[in-house]
Amino acid sequence: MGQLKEAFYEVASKSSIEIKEMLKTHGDTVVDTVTLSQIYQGMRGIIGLVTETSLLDSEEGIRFRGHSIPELVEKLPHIEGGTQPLPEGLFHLMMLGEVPTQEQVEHISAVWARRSHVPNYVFDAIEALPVHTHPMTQFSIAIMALQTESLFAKAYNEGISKKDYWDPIFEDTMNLIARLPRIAAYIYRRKYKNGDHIQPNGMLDWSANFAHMLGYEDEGFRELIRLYMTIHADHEGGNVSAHTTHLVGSALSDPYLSLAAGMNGLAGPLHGLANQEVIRWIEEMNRELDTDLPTKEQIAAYVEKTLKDGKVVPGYGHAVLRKTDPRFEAQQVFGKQYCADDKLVQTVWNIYEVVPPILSATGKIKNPWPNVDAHSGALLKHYGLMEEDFYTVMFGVSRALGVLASLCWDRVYAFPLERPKSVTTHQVKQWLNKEIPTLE
Ligand code: HAX
Repeated sequence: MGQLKEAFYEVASKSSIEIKEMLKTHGDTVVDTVTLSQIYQGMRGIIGLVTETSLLDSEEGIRFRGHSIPELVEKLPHIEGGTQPLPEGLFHLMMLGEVPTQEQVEHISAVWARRSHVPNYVFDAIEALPVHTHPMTQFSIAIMALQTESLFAKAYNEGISKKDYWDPIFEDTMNLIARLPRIAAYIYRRKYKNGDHIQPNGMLDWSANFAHMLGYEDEGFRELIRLYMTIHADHEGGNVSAHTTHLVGSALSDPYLSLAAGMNGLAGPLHGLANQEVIRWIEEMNRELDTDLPTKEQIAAYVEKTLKDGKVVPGYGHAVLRKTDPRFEAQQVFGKQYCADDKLVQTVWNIYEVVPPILSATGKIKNPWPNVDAHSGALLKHYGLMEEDFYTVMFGVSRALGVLASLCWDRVYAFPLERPKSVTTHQVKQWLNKEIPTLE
């Protein structure tokens, strides 16, 4: 693993020195102002974090180290004869800022395959849970069970110097990413396939091996998983899963503790669980209408009913984006290539035509366009992965790439404990009435 690790430390420590220099000169430069609305309403738009791995533009969507999703699909290495990017390549890009060669990507695949062994007590911990436990809960508990393996926790107990923290954090990152597909597949086969588990195939790339352990050998499905694992990996630092992982990591909780915390955030319906909710919403609509291909008029009426019932239309809206999510578009491109005649996929596209004007007409929804979760479930269903409760676990396996890469950067940067200031409404009122001079 020397190659990536040494190159990462060189790049990250160079950047760390530049930041120290920058802060010496500009540390007191004022960046922005904060309004009361921002304090009360989810801190939207407040710049308070540095995340190197990706950057989200509200109009353009996500860029990973400057590369848009269509660019990644084209530039990142593929398997021989394939068209979809290998997520190993994205991980390299997030760690080093450079598009890797085929050989570098194959090296990461081989390292992750070598490190993928999961101790039996992790499976025992999963087995101790009732089978009906939500897969995301099982996933989070399994990551926690695996925490005994943390090299960072061990090194900290043994008195590691601050300047060396990044090293065991890097090792934990590589070990965790290597093992997550095995854990996720175990949960899937336990819950939905009567515990008929499939052993890993170390000759396959990370995504194809994941597909294999889930029980899907179709090359189209493997390509889908490569794309899925790439586009879900990162969405800059402020989203709930990334921010939580970063925040918990700032207490020097090890990568296992930090990632499990991030996964608990991803499990919320306004975040990653939306991929499950989208499919449930469509299937409920189809059941009510007794059809598998509702007309646009029927969809429009169902959207109106959803809003009237005080519910959100899952898969639509975003806290930052103000246009169609390029991750949705990338999946649409894939769908057109591989499964354009699938009725559920067509329904997703019909919903895309119907929903934005209705949401816009409410006058209060800032982004009426679809996000990543509006599309993903329909593609998975096309290949026979029918169990939508599992979809957020797949998202979680991918998201680990970005949030753990960022955790490595955090530790080279020696970011301190994160601790923003909160206020009370009583204090705010006093300040507005000029009874106190500031909110500090
Ligand atoms: N359907 C109905 N109402 C919606 C809506 C939607 N899809 N999106 C936003 N709204 C509502 C909000 O609930 C809010 O209503 P109230 O004023 O009554 O509270 C109002 O519109 C303003 O919200 P906003 O400022 O436009 O959106 P937020 O930044 O507050 O929220 C959300 C962003 C993603 C949480 C929101 O759009 C939503 O709930 N969408 C549906 C769930 C979803 O798809 N989540 C996945 C997001 C992407 C992601 O993280 N994936 O993992």
